[in-house]
Amino acid sequence: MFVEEPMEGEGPRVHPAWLPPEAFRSLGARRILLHGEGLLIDTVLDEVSRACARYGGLVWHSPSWNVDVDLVLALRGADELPNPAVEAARAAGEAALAELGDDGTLGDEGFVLARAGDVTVVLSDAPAGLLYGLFHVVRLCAAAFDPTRPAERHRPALRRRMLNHWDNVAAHPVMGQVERGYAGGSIFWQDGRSRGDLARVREYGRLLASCGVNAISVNNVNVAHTEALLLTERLGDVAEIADALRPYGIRVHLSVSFAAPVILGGLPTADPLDEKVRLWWAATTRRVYDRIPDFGGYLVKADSEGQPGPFTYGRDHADGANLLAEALAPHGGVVHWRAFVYNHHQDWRDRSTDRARAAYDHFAPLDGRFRTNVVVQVKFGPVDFQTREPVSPVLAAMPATRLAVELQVTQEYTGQQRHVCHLGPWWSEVLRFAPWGPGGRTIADVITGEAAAGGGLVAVANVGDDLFWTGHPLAQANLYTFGRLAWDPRRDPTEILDEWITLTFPPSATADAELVRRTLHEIMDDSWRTYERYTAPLGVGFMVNPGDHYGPGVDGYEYTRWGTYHFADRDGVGVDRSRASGTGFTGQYPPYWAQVYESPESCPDELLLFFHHVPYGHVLHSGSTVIQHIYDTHFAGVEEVTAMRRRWQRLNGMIDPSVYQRVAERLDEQVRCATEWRDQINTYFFRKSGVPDERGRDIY
Ligand code: GCW
Repeated sequence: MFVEEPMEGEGPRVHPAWLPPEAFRSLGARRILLHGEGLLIDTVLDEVSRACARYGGLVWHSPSWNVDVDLVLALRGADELPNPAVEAARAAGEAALAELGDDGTLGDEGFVLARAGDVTVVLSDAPAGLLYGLFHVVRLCAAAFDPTRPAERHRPALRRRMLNHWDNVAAHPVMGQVERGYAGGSIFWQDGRSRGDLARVREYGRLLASCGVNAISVNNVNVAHTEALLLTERLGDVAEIADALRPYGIRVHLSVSFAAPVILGGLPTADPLDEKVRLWWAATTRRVYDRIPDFGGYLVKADSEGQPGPFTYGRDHADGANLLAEALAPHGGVVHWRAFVYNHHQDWRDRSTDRARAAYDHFAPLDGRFRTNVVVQVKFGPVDFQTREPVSPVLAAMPATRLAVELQVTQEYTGQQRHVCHLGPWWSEVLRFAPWGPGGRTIADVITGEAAAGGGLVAVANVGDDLFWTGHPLAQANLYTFGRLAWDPRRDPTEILDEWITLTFPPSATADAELVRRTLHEIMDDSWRTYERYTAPLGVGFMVNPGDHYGPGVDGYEYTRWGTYHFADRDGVGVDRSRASGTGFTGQYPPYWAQVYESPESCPDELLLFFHHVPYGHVLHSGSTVIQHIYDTHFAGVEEVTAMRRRWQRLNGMIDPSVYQRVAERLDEQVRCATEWRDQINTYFFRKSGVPDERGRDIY
């Protein structure tokens, strides 16, 4: 049976997510020698000590005794030890590294794992590498000690693997404590102040480090007055979080208001070219670094959805971003400047304005103007984290700019952690997309790179003070998968899910491990496509209830200012974004995709209604008409969710009852909500088109 371990200190027990004690069984039964010094080495020591105390292993830290060991974790630069077995293991690690070729370096975070006779050795250049190496050993379980295991080297493909918290310090009257948060309150803030629950913050840092995340921003990109103060008066609260996360190799970033010089500094302007404004940012930033020497940098949403920005002063986004970058540069900090800029006061009657075009129109012309410590952070799609969108053309349009892709782990548009929706396959599709045409460089390549090249991967976080961290226990897998994909964007998401299953539901603690594994794969592997089937069809997007974005609201946004329309009428549906007759958005892509997307004949089915307005009788590549596709997928989607619920019932009694119960409840809601989606979408399009379902099923 699954065992929950309470965290240190008082308070309710929190689910251990993918790090239950049981996941450390194999490690904890070994004789382990750790060699090296440093804050993160102390973290490794703490991990192995706890595991060994529980499972009977032994731990030595840089000893001079001659002991027999099963596992050596050592910094490469550490002194020689008077222990032949340990030195032989280290030498074997070095030899393996040399043999692996390349330049043989491991960098700040990499590690090599090799076997030397009966000993497994993990070497790194820097302490963070040993921490990541340790969690790798945990993931491998017994396989880490397999004598035939070939040597392997791991280095993160992306330097920065970051989560953005949309947590408010003071609860927002509409958005609450966490904007688009579906897992209770914030783990950092409550009712206008810091929660001070640093045990939980540490536990969070541990979860993040174990999946590879190394940076977080701690407050919402919509910065209200209380949140703005984190930069100055309330910096101490941020410093405490940074202290709690530092032992896990996680750096803290802050969302700041572009208007800070006015609202905090009392200046008459925040004009980025004003000398006093520059000095204010320089001085303020210096104070931040005095307090938090490894502070990561600023995150900015400017001139977007009402946030202040450089437009007020007739300046552009490069002027704005460079202002903050200049202040951060002497300290090694970066500014993440979001490209999510569009007109949120559009007139629905105006067919020429296209929200999908906006990020490119604003940012592509600025390529080459950003300082090297600016990362332009681009939502993966041109509109807004939809279940299906094309990949943003901005990512192929700024070769002289460091670009990061922004994903949404919090399930704003993908079921709000009430629905199972495993997003790994979707993110992987985005990261593998080749914007210059098949076989060419991918999005992963664009954001990858050592030093100043790529800007990394960022995602909006999905945790809260909920017992299971993420509301829906299976939504933990999205957080885990994000970290693992950020470490290596080329990995297969199903394999990552398998890792998560093994850690979260350790086979040694389950009566029928294979049944658990199979059931979870059956429920989760394709759950994103299932979600897509019962919601907005063929890439058209939205059709959600305005405001909270949960559940069907086909015309909810159709006559609003937000620029998210489907244009359904009695003849057809979809948005014409072609160059020939539409908004011209297809022209923002490099030639290969500009051509593919331009015509309904070549456009992939799943994006057809994103790019084209077509009649209901239009025949898809699948052979189905658009209207019949809508009916079929919506019936299929609900059947799949019903099957998910049935499958889950097999696990009753097999896993932690509280996990079982919570998921069971949410599956009931998912069935209810999917049914509502099916019936509203099908009824809507039946009424619009008058075309009956070929198979005569119930449409109302
Ligand atoms: O998707 C939208 C959300 C807003 C969010 C915005 C953004 C933080 O509905 O709640 O604001 O995106 O990304 O800035």
